[in-house]
Amino acid sequence: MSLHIKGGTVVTAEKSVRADVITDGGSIVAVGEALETPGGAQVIDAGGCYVMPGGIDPHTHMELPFMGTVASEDFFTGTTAGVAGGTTMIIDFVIPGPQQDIMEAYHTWRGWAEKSAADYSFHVAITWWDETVKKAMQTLTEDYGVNSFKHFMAYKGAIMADDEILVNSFNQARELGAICTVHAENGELVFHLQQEMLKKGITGPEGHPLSRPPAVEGEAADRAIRIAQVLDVPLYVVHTSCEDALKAITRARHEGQRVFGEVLAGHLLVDDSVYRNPDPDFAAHHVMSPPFRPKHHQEALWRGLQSGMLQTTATDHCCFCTPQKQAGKDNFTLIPNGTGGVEDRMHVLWTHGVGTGRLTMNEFVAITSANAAKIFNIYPRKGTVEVGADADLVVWDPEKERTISKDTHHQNIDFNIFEGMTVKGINVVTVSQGNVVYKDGEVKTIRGAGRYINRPTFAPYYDAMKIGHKNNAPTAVSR
Ligand code: URQ
Ligand code: ZN
Ligand code: ZN
Repeated sequence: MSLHIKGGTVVTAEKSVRADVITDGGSIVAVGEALETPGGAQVIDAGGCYVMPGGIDPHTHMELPFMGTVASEDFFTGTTAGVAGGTTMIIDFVIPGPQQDIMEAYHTWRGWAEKSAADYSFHVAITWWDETVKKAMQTLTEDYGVNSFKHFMAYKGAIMADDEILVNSFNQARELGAICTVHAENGELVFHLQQEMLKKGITGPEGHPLSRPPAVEGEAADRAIRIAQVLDVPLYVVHTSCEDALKAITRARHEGQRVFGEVLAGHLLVDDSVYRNPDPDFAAHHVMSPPFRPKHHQEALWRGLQSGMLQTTATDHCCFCTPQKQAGKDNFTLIPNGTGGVEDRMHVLWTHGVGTGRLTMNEFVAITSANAAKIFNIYPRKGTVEVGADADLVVWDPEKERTISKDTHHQNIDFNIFEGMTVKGINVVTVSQGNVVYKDGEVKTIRGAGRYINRPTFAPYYDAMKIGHKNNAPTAVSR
């Protein structure tokens, strides 16, 4: 299958240039002005549009078993919703239960993900520790293309990693040339504050943000950053939601520590007033962790993206429908945490980022695709438009509009945190592995067409580190 994407302007994290793009099979084979159409190629008219790398969402949880239920979006429906919104790769999470064999969990998730319609990879969570876990980390990096290990500092009594686990896992990750990622909330404080709220008779969703104030996230972010500093391992802070965590990341980066920050589209645009909505179902649908914050945190997060202190955007797409959320109707601590967004991330970031002048188009590509590819070591295979890269592309019409609604989205959830928002600037075509998987409002995905993407470790970096040269670090991340 060959495509000739004609008459567009190619936009990457580095530059914008008028050029055609030709793909053959799953790769980009030519980028240039006024190219000749290869015989048999499908021609796509990109006149007046931008041609950008497909989005990479580095934080999703498809069909996650969590808090007594299973997320309603599976790997096929979730990657289909993703390509409808321009995202052509997700990085999801293997989350072993406490004491569960790490490799058993990995193979279980790999099985679930085989139904994916677009490419995917996995961060692996370290939720407990012994020598078998240490060995499994080595096996995963050497034989299964895993270069990132996740640590939930929240969720006491379930998947929470205490300092002993953090120290052991971070240390092993450095030895393996892997990067560590953290969900930075102090789980002990959350548990304490949850009990305090319940004792006061606060059982509704309004108790959720009250039990997870910004300081709970700021403490954990700084603690993880300090542990990573002492152990000399790169750190990636997921879903940075507030100024407190952003300040911890900013301080470390200004001191030269290799720390990266991720922000969710939701946290940039939705504030904590949602928890005061009189409809408890509406409020419960916004129960995710960290919670949505007061408005001033949103401006700080946008400045974090503009200044380069935050490098990636994600969604933490972890869907639960209303009946599932109602498990916590009498006790907010039982509301399964999570919400959707994989279909809307790029649309809302273009509208409120590029559309407002906060971000250039090149910075948009950086934060929606290229930086995640660089940080997780799959650039330039992913995250750019150049010969040899995977043919994951979007044709982006800056004038096209869409109004976001649960009634029209492709996500398998009966709610949308961006309900009613009109966005301007959306993908009119999405190409995955050189195949048109979305065009003019119609998805054309195939169950199981997605591939598992190996992500090599940064071993040369750590080899260099061992002999003292710090100049061979993971690819410097552009804004
Ligand atoms: O904490 C996470 O990232 C997972 C369990 C999704 N839920 C959430 O509230 N963010
Ligand atoms: Zn999390
Ligand atoms: Zn998550």
